Amino acid sequence: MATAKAPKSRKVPRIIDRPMSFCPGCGHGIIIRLIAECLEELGQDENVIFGIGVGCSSLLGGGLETDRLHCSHGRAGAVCTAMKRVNPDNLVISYQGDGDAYSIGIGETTSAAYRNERFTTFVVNNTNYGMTGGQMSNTTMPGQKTTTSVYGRDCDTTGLPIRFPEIVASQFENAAYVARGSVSTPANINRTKIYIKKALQAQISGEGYSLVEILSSCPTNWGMNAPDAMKHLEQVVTPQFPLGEFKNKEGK
Ligand SMILES: Cc1ncc(C[n+]2csc(CCOP(=O)(O)OP(=O)(O)O)c2C)c(N)n1
Ligand code: SF4
Ligand SMILES: [Mg+2]
Repeated sequence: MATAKAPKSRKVPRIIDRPMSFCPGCGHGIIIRLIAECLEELGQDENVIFGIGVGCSSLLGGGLETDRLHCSHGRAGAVCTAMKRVNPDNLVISYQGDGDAYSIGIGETTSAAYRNERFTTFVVNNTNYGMTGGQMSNTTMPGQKTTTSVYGRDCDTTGLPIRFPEIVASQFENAAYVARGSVSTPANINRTKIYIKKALQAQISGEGYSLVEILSSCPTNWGMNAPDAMKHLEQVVTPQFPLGEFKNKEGK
């Protein structure tokens, strides 16, 4: 009788030194794990400083044993600009939600990207303000019901969901690396890890600003269980936000 193969064990990175307190089925934990694996594989886990946004992204601070600064809501782009300019040899990462990076912080995120600041931004796009109970953000889907769009998002009056990586890739010529990944399937998780690593390598080589948006689940505010939230992410959210690499200046 054939026996099932045990899955290959993936060593937990050293900097993940305690449990994180995300809701079951939340994508944040997967993304943080991928970032931690990349940091360790690149030998950067003792050299990194995070600028953490306000939102469920803030919970990264409770789960990773690294240097970090918890920024005011939306201001990680400005804070990371300063941290990288003052400490150019450190790897500087902003870890933010869609509300933090693209709504209240869109000015700071845009300014850092267009000035080609030499740090890396990871934006977790779960199409809502997760931490505060599911309000509409700039990436909320057309027709999506949230606590501030109770009849569904009306794009005639609130605009269409913003595709920020596409703006950076097409308009900011100096930017080094831009991509969008997702945690909806194992294949997408593995591809997202490649994007994260390339973004960090672009910073290490001094190439310029790098940005990876990662589509993520928020089962709690989407009113779904964990498997249905992943299906929704794959089947409904992803067609609105195409996955892939939009810019890779080094071409690696
Ligand atoms: C200046 C300011 N305004 C509003 C808030 C309330 N607030 C906390 S988190 C948050 C939104 C977070 O959404 P997002 O960045 O998408 O992160 P998520 O929780 O979805 O991961 C808001 C509006 C705040 N903390 N500070
Ligand atoms: S509210 Fe949403 S984003 Fe926040 S931890 Fe729960 S599932 Fe994750
Ligand atoms: Mg969000």
